[in-house]
Amino acid sequence: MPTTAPSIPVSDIDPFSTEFLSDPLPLHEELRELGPVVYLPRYDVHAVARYDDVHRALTDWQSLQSGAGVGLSNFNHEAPWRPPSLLLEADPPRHDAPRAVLSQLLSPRRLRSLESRWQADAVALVERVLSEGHEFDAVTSLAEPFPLRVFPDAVGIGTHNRENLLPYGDFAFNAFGPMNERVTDPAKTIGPTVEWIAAQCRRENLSETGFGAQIWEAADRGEIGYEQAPLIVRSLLTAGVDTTVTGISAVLHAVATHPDQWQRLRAERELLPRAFEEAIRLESPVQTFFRTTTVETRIADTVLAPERKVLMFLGAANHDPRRWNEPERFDLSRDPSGHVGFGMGIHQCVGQHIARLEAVTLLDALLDRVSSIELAGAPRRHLNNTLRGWESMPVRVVV
Ligand code: Z7Z
Repeated sequence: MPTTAPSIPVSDIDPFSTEFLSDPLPLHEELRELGPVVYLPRYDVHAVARYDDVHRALTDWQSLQSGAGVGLSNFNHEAPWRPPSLLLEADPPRHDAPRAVLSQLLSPRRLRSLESRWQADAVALVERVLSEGHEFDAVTSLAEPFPLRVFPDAVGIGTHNRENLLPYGDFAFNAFGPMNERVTDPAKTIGPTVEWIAAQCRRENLSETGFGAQIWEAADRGEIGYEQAPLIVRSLLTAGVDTTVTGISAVLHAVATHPDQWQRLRAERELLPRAFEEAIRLESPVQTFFRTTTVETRIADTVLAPERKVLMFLGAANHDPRRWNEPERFDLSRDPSGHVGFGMGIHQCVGQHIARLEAVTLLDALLDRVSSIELAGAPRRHLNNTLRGWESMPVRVVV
């Protein structure tokens, strides 16, 4: 008698709809509880939302490739909207040299030289915001201006038109999803921004000392090809701004809604890196991305054919009660390590040390001056097909 494969649960959930993005947690739970693998016929993809399965999928780069794109679109069949990233949208061995260059450049040791300047920038920003009043928008006054100030300086791009960086990233992260209302025709909307980004990546437009120049120097040393250098600079400009704005917003929201945890941070500053990590777990600024099966691939009890897109829910994994106690709580007593908010495996966020340094430096300056912080109105979400961020977050502080 022929055996039949166990049937895969099916869901008509649209993880890129306004409804889902506005309130994902109940739908994450639904996906997790349906089973380890859920088929989403709307996009003809398989979803994975439990911690163990997401973790395993992320580390299995041999069966679950990135080279066919980490969005819904399969680059084997559809042309990408821009030349693929040499890091994100590549597999070993092509992935390895660009990755090695960035991972050395962005290592904690190399970042030490930025610390004192960033501390001074953070203090200056906090002083200026507080001098204007004790109620302000934490997104537009802190979470956006700080990374927009320190990160482009560190890369070494010019000071003109830096405001292009946020819409460019917003577009790129939307473009991992389907062609819905959040994805406009790039030729009609961000076309000029795409050209501006490409110009910033050219050697002659970069300062002599920033990360950008150092990427070109890696090409001088033969570690990467000269044709690769501008694309690696582009990776910094794509993945390094909206993500950190979202991450800093996440930790600001967490402390503004957990006054006891702010008091604990005031008393125990050494918990600051953990506060950032826990906020990344709790909010998962990067909510989802895809892999593509290279061969017949087993996930839990489901066998997927080659060339299938698999959608991994980092946010759902980071709230899986199978792995986390009281996952909805922002809790500085928990050890959040092992969360998948920065991914896992060979593609795990290469910029996470710089993101952490930005967040910790800004919060440290805030802790020096602010004895309490709370929401002063309802925060408003910024919806994006991939990033879970905030448009606005009114806060009130006591100095
Ligand atoms: O290299 C790149 O341009 C790049 C763009 C986006 C690298 C990474 C990301 C990214 C980061 C994608 C987090 C999804 C999640």
